[in-house]
Amino acid sequence: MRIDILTLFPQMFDGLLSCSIVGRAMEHGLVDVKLHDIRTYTHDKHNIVDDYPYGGGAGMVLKTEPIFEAVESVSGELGLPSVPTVLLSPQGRLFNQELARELASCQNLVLICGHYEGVDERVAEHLVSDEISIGDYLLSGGEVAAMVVVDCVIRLLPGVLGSEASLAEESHIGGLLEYPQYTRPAVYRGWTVPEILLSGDHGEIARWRRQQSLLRTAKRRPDLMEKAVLSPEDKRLLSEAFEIKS
Ligand code: 6GU
Repeated sequence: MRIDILTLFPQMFDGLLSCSIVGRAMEHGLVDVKLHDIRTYTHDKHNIVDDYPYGGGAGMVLKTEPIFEAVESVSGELGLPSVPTVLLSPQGRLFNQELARELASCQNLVLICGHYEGVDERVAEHLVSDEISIGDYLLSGGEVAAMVVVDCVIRLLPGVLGSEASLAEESHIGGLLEYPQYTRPAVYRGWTVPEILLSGDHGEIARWRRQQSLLRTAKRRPDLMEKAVLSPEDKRLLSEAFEIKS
């Protein structure tokens, strides 16, 4: 997969792209992320990327021309008439694991990071295929949101994670939160690891973990619980857990 990121601050991505899972995926050639400074697509002496909003109001608006030209330059380089192009903005549809999976299935992806008070609406109307927000809060720019999207997408690409099993068991796959994890030491400052995990009884451990997932999701994320598909055994585990608690 190749991801092209259009931003006013390419250096913000240095950390993400050089470390950990994403850094390794880049090194192994499993993904190619290219950064494009929007400012380099201007033609005027001062490299102006923003201007005052028509109709007045606070702040500046990102101009159409450099953004259109940057996207067209990427699609030209790829030899494609168009590329899936996402504008990161607080007005977009909410990003989630399902959307991450959808984007991970693309061969190419262009991400545009909005900034200042906004981006000229003609970018959203006539250039992009999708507008995405990462949550109901305001960031100072789209870069951090783009990093969230890039991280989520890259870890889903084939060969990026060591074990495919760890993908299947994680939170939000199957709609439940993950069970609690522990590692050595078995006792730390007097706090113990749940005894069942030290028992070696894999059937009982799996049952306990499923129960913990259900309990956590019910308590912390009732919205996810409503959508989850529960087996009769799940319902039994859940009512058993509530009986123990009360
Ligand atoms: Cl994509 N951009 C900005 N500026 N703020 C956000 C966001 C994006 N998603 C949530 N908040």
